[in-house]
Formats: sequence, structure tokens, C-alpha cells
Amino acid sequence: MNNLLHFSPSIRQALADGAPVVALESTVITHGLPYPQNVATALAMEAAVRAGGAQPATIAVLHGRLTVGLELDDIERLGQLAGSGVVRKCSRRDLPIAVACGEDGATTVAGTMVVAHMAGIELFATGGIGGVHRGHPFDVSADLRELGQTPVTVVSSGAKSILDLPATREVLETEGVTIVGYGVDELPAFFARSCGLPVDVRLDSPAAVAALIVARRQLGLAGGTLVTVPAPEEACMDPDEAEAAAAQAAREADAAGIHGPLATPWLLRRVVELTDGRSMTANTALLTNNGRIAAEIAVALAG
Ligand code: PSU
Ligand code: MN
Repeated sequence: MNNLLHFSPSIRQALADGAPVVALESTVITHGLPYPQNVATALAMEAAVRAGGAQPATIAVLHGRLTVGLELDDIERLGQLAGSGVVRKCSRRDLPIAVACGEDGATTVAGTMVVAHMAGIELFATGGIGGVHRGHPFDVSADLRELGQTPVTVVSSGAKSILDLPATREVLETEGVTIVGYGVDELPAFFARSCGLPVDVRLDSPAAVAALIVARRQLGLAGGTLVTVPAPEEACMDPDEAEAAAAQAAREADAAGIHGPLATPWLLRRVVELTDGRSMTANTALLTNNGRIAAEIAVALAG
């Protein structure tokens, strides 16, 4: 196995046995949520993956090592460093920096997909993917290109409306990414159960999603699949409130000249502030729901 990779004993064993494993990202811990809610959410997500019948492998770069399956104290340490700026946000282009410099790095959706694929993990659960920023058509998250080239299935609740969702959907089409609506015909927009855009196919069971993943593999298509799951009904925010917060955050970011990799963390933090933390409750609920569904798909795929 690649000597850059470091596995926790339980994940090493699960992968050797061909048992279902679900990858989880770490940028949501260091750049997506504040401490201590970030740690509580990360652990709740791990528990949800176990409840769905799979092993959770939270991924990060620890002292330059690509680590697959963080221990509890690693999650706590990264969680405490949220917002400190000392943990590098690692998308594809940042991974070599963190490795070469022996740094701690939190993996984004793109970064987590790269490491999960190296490790032989096919399922990955998160909350929201990156996309095309509103009013900045050239600020396109590397998550979209990664989905186009790396064969990992990402289970998420779509993307936050801090992004330009129609443009994001167009880029995914160009990249050849199949967008599945899990039990829905329209693309969820994180806090809202729909943004009015269609998905490519609606599938209603883990077995149906597993069959699509197998078909993609048999066709020899390089990229991944995006499975979108709406937030649980009771966790959804008022769509007008969520939209107003996203729009205000985007305007403020422009006025403050926030751009590049800082943009997404800045917007996420601002949306939590503008919604008095209501967005965080919804966030935790959808993250754990996605973890369980990804586990069920991993079980179907292993079976
Ligand atoms: N959207 C969220 N929460 C998050 C992120 C996005 O609702 O935590 C994180 C993910 O790690 C995602 C990254 O991969 O932000 C995208 O950043 P960028 O736009 O810089 O590629
Ligand atoms: Mn960007």
C-alpha cells in the first residue's frame, strides 16, 4: 500500500475484509463549523455510519501523513483548532504542500475524494459540496472537477445557496457527473429540500444506487457519482431565511474583498451568525442523515 497513507487499525482490517467503509471529510470540522459543535457533529456522523452498518473513516492530513480513520483525540485536536488558521484547508492542489511540509491539513470534498480513492474507499458522506460562487463564475470549486475524474460516490445534501446553483449544476454536467436524487426529483439545496432544478435520475433505495455505481464502473467511466439527499423534514430551515442569509453573506464577502479558498469558510461562518445558529442545527441533522444513507449504500455495494 502507498506509504503516504496511514490507516487506523479498524479501517485497515475493514478494507482487508472487503467490509463496507464510508469516508468522511475534515474541512467541515476545521473550517465549516465552530468548536465544540464541530466535534459533536463529527462524532455523531461517525455513529450514524456505524448505525447504517459501515465503518466510518474520517480523513485528514496529520503531521504530513494522509490519515484514513482519525482517532477520537485527533478529531478533538482538529476541532479545537477550528478557525485558528493553523490547519491547512486541503483541496487537491494543497495535498502535496501539507505532505511535503509535514503539516496538519483538513481535507475538502476534493481532497477527501483523492485520499479515499487511494485508500480503496468508494463511498463518502458529507453535508454540502463546493460549487460556482455567486457573481464569480471563475471561482469554481475543485470539488466539481474531482467528481468528474475520481471514482468515489459522494452523498451530500447538494450545495448551499451561498453558491450559484444553476451554474454549479451546469459544470457538473460538463464534468460528466451523474446527479442522483435520493427519493427526490429535484436537487436539494442544503437547508432547503429543493432548489427547483432537476436531478439526472431519481433512485429510491441503496440497492438502486449501488447498481448505478456498478454500471458506471462497468462502463469504465472515470469520475464519481453525486447522490443528493434532502435534509430531514424537521431539520429544514425556512427557505426564505436561509436564502436571505446566503444572499447577505455573499454581498458582505464581496464588499470585504474575501475570495479564494477563504471564501467558503467565511460564508459558512457568516450564515451561522446571521441565522443565530439555526443553520447549525439543520447542518448536524443532515450530516448524520447522509452518513447513515452512505453506509446503507456501502452495505448494498459490498453485498
Ligand atoms: N459547504 C458546506 N460546508 C463545508 C464546505 C462546503 O456547506 O464545510 C467545505 C467542504 O469541505 C467543501 C469545501 O469541499 O468547503 C469547498 O471549498 P471551496 O469552495 O474553496 O472549494
Ligand atoms: Mn474557490
